[in-house]
Amino acid sequence: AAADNPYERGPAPSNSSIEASRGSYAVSQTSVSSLSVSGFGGGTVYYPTSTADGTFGAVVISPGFTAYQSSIAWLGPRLASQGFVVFTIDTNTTLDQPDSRGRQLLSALDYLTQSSSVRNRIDSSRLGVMGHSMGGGGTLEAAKSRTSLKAAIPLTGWNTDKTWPELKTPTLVVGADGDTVASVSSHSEPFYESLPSSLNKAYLELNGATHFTPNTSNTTIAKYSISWLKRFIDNDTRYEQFLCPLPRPSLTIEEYRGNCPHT
Ligand code: 9J3
Ligand code: ZN
Repeated sequence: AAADNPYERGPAPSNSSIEASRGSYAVSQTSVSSLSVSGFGGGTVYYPTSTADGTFGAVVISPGFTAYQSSIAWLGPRLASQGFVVFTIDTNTTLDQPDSRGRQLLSALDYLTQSSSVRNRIDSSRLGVMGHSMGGGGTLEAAKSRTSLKAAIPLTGWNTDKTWPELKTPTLVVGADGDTVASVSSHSEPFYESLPSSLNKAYLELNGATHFTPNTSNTTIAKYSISWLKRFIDNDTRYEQFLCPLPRPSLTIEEYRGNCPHT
């Protein structure tokens, strides 16, 4: 880690390093049985194998309505290999609503940092949340109730609550232009616009994408998620170059909104 930022991990990034299918860290994984925990449905922890670089920030990720951790599993090794402990969870039931998913994300963070076999590998002051669909709605709920979180990323999020002025957590809202389940006009766009204007926030609308695009490996989701988590969980300004100036529309980006520079 550099002397000026004790939290930075891994080599200086490039566009190709954040687009790659894996980062610089070899990844191990361990399964957490639903029978051994309470408040959520168990899951899988993905973490850098080596302890040579000290502790890492951590992220918990919730699946969407009717879905399991398998639906977001690709993010586990993809993000962990960049230098995070990543916990993809199952929910208590697949029908749980966003408010419940938000509480489950927080229960999973508490388990991860206080009880799990990898707790000593984690810096418990640097935590984030992500989720797909109702898990994205839960991501916003979790950040609303625990304002100490450092990063939040709802992926094609769904929630009946459209307004999030209470958040203090840097938030990257990811929507999909062809989403007919959680249309961006009714979900991701109002979520983003309702966040405080003073907050570090961004809106990434995927081009040629659907509600279920976050369920398989996606380089655009990965590169901006990695950049957001690095910038705000690790305070790693080496990643600011990928976020500011704002990314321009492209084959994979329908639209990108945000406030730059990040502070
Ligand atoms: O988690 C989701 O995919 C939420 C979208 C949904 O099916 O909402 C209908 C109630
Ligand atoms: Zn609200």
